[in-house]
Amino acid sequence: MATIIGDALPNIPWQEKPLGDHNVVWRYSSNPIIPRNLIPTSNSIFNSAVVPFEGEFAGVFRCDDTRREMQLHSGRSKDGISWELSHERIHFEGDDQESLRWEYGYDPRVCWIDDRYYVTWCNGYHGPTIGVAYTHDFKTFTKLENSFLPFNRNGVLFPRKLNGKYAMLSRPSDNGHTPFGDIFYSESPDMAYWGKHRWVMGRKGGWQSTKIGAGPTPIETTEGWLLVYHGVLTSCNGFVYSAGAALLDIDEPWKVIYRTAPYIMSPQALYECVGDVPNVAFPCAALTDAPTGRIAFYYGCADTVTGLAFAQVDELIDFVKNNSSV
Ligand code: BMA
Repeated sequence: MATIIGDALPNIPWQEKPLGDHNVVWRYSSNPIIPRNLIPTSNSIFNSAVVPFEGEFAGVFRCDDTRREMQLHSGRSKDGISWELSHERIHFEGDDQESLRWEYGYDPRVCWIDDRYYVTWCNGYHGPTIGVAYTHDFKTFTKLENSFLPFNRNGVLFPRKLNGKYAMLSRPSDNGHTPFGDIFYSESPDMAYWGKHRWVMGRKGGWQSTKIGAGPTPIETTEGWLLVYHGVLTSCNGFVYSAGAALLDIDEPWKVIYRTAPYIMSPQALYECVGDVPNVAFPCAALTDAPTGRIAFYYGCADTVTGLAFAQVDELIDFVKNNSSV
């Protein structure tokens, strides 16, 4: 049976799949868990990342403010469901004033590697690129160099070094609402200089025919890296953001072993179909409990609120294998 290689998280948020539900991913019944106006200045809170922290949970959240500026806020939760967010945006610290210049930040991911939490996000630096920072306590965040030149989005770190190097997926793009986009892999010896760029996978038919981008931190399993990613379809009414899954080779993750032809989740609940940007389900984080194989996904809904969804690793991996088209 396919299992997660990782730690136990006995307090992972969880709800059993409703009887008669045939989907491989199911939604939390009290979605959305984070309303758009959780803090006084937020227009919307979505596409956000959470991790286990000191026996509870912490995260970095995309809060577009009521000026409609895209900001990052830290947050804490006892149960992973009910969240308190800092009212003040994160002010990154560091030595390099040029790198610290703040334009905007959005779609954060958080990843524990070795001894600290790394945050990657879409960072404004003469166009979108991948910002990188680290924190030990979700109070102080130290900014490192942007990893790539503009334009790039969806920078997602692997949770351990591979062959002695930090490893990241990203999605080169343009300066606007990019109508294309494939996932690439890059390595770094020091989290500053990135190279050995490898193409991982591109667009395909249907729900992923316009562009794709990595979602949560890849999950290490006995069958390879389980990557959940978003895919975009261009309809006559605009973009539709769904999610799919792939299994990547454990040592050479640019090699795709399986990849779902159908989506595993698409915007169908009302709060995913109605909001500032309709028809968006955008996963950015996953909590896992290795002993039970439980996965809890955090995903942005209609660029407005944050939802929670669940999967069981063996069932999800079976689905990926049995519905694959690489
Ligand atoms: C993408 C990003 C995401 C957003 C999506 C849908 O380009 O901006 O943050 O959820 O568009 O608007």
